Amino acid sequence: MTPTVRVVGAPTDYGANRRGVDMGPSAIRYAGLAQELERADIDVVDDGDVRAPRAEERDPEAERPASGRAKFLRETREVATRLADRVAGALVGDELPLVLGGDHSVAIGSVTGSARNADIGAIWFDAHGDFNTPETSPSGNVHGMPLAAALGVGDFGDVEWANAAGLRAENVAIVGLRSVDPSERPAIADSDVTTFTMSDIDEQGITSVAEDALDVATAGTEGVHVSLDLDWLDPREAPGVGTPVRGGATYREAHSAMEAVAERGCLRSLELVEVNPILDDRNETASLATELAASALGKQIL
Ligand code: HAR
Ligand code: MN
Ligand code: MN
Ligand code: MN
Repeated sequence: MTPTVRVVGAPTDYGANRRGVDMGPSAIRYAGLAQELERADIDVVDDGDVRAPRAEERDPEAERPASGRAKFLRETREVATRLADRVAGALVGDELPLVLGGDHSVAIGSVTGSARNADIGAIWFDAHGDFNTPETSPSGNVHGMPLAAALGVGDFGDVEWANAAGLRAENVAIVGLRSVDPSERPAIADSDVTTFTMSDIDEQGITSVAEDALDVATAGTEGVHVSLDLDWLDPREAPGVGTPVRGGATYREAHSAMEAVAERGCLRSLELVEVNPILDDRNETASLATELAASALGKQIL
């Protein structure tokens, strides 16, 4: 039985290089998230959004890391702290938090909240590694850094807020990699994170890769956080994202992976990020996000 799903939006865009991803939560709701889940016999409560500042009203460099660059670090911390409390609160109430981004910097809050009172694993479905640090980032955009931050890699200043207590790199799998910065590569290689590139999916098939990723994330843990960056999918399926990269997962591969997550019965928290409705085609990326959430949460065909 799927627990009651508690939806919380995190409408940020200051962690990304293009505007508009802050409208992701609205677009996903408008695409019919609640109805899609209810049709799948999943109870859902919508908790609204966490408060997120507008880029215009803030100075991107108001808080700086000790070295390197991380734009809107103060804002990232504020929102991560609020979101982590909501996610942890839902879990205390035996509900399953479903976070709607927002750019991927919000994952720092989702993951730290999910890992506050438990040892967890995480699966990162993404074209990108999200393993930059302020030192290695070519852009200073924090949406390229959340996995490193959550794992305590890199200097983000006072890391209490960013470092996920119950998450260890050996329980993290990244699935769908095809765009990693040269400066980001060594940190991934030096970590205990397991990676599955698109080539691995080509060679082994999505079912095998999904099962392997689930093995990594469930080994000795109490549940799994699934972070679904919609740019994991091919831009033909998901055009409404800020940093599209050709050669991504197909519609069917994405569903298959989410179904594998549901079947394993390990899902603890879920997030859908990087949906950018102003770059989208008739809200189809948001609509796809709702479908994939239903699959991950156990929607049955028969
Ligand atoms: N790696 C690049 C950077 O750090 C681009 C990051 C990516 N965008 C995302 N994250 N959507 O997955 O700037
Ligand atoms: Mn990402
Ligand atoms: Mn990405
Ligand atoms: Mn295998």
